[in-house]
Amino acid sequence: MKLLILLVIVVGIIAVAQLAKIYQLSARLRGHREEDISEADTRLQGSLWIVFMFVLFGTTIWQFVRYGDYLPPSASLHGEAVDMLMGYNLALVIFVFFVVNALIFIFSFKYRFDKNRTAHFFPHDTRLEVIWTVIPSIVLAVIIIYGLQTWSEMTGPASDDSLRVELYSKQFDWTARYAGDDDAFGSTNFNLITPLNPLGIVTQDGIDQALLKIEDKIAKLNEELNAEKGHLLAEKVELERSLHPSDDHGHSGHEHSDHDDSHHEMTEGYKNNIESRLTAINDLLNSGTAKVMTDAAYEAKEDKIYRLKRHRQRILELKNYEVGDGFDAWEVGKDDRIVKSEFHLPIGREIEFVFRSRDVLHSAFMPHFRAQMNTVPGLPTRFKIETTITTDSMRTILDNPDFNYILLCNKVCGSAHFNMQMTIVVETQEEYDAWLSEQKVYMAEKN
Ligand SMILES: [Cu+2]
Repeated sequence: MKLLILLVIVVGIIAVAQLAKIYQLSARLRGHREEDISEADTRLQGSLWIVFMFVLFGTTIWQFVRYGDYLPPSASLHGEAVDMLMGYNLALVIFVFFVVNALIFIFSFKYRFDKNRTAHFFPHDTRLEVIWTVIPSIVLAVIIIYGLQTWSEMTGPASDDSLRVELYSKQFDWTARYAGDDDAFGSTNFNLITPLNPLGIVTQDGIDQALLKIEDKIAKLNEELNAEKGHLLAEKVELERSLHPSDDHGHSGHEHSDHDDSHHEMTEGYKNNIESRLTAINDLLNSGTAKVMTDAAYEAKEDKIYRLKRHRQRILELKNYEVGDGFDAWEVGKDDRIVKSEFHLPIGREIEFVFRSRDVLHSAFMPHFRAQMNTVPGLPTRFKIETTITTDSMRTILDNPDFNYILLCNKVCGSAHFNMQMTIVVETQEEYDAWLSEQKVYMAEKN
């Protein structure tokens, strides 16, 4: 079927091309020059401009009617301001669109070629130049000032009683953090990130845990290196030689002199050490734990140990770092609440979002609040909004019992980008308080 349609189109195009050719030929036969255009032709072309104008305006208006109202109502004060700004800009653009296009089409029709009309030479008019420079400048200035104002309101300082929520992005999920009863966020450091401490919150426990984890890894790697078969065999030969120096030099009795012996003389303790090491090596070799490793693999493991030790050093340095006077910085983060997959916000309250990223650029997008901000590794970003409609009310408004507010990643950040989202629940302050008190306190499960 598709092939048939394609065939019809192709044949149609060929037919039109042939017709045009025949028309040209016949015109030439009648003694017409190609550039001679008849009055009827000009009139037809002129009228087509008007027809096309109505088609263009008609489809534009139809699209606005059909698709113009694609957004659900804004659920934040800031969102209403953004919608106003968008509406203002759109109204301006639509106005200019209709005026400019109407002029293009109507003038093309009205001033189509006429043998009896000569063109008026109109090289310059200062007044006209001033008008079409000044008016757009004023309009653009208003757009920019209005936009900047909305932006600075959204990113301006939050009030004292605002609720601060941290949103932490990484490939490929979001984590929300709420301050604990002390109303303060603990500081963070990426060196401390472990599965139990995904945000790297700095606490005494967090540091100890991270150090333990590193020690574990180093020990494991060392164990693997110590059981490398090639190295073990080489060491074994070395040790046996030092125990029996005579074997060292083959069958030559020559060097088996007193002088040589005194050189290799060893204390009983030293000899015992070597012997116990030899036993250990033999045990390893016989137990089957000894493995052959390529040089590259061996070096890679050594390198890894080096890096782990460097990491350990950084954490140890952190331990010596003190924040403020008489202020126990280590305890601030202890009661922070960590939330995954869904976070809640109270209605009618100013909320200040702080965004952080672990790995790459992400973008926190909350379409129903009309809010979006890049999250940048190493550079916290922020904005504030004020919620105006609870999830329940929005469900009623939209007549959709399954509706949920959502936080999305709006920056293509990797293979599972599409799945990087979090549900937002907006509810009354009481409901919110009840929910928050049930959330996991950071590292509480350890105690
Ligand atoms: Cu992302």
